Amino acid sequence: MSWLTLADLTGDGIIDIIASDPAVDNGTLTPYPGDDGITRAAGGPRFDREALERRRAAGPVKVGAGWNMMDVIFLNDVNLDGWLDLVGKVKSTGELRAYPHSRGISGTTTWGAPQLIGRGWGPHDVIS
Ligand SMILES: [Ca+2]
Ligand SMILES: [Ca+2]
Repeated sequence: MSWLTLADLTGDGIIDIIASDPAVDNGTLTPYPGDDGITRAAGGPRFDREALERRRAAGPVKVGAGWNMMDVIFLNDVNLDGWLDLVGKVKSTGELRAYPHSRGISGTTTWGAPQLIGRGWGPHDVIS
């Protein structure tokens, strides 16, 4: 699944872009932390992917792999701790799984172990 969403994944109060890449590692997610303002002081759009990648010395940090198993993914603070958790619907089973945010952006440990939060949602394409 290929998608983009806007959400404050880093917890600094500034909206970030989170982008999927279904062609890498069976589906990766990459957050691109936003800066403040609608446009950058230097001009140009706020979410210029190449500029955001250049700014990060080590390149963008991918937050997990294998997300192609999901046909719906959204971010919501389902455990009400103030950090956005990832909720996905498993394509093959219709299960909803919640991956709690670890309160850090750290590659494969950004999300905690999945918790089953729903069953029988296979027929539904979009949940929000
Ligand atoms: Ca942020
Ligand atoms: Ca949370």
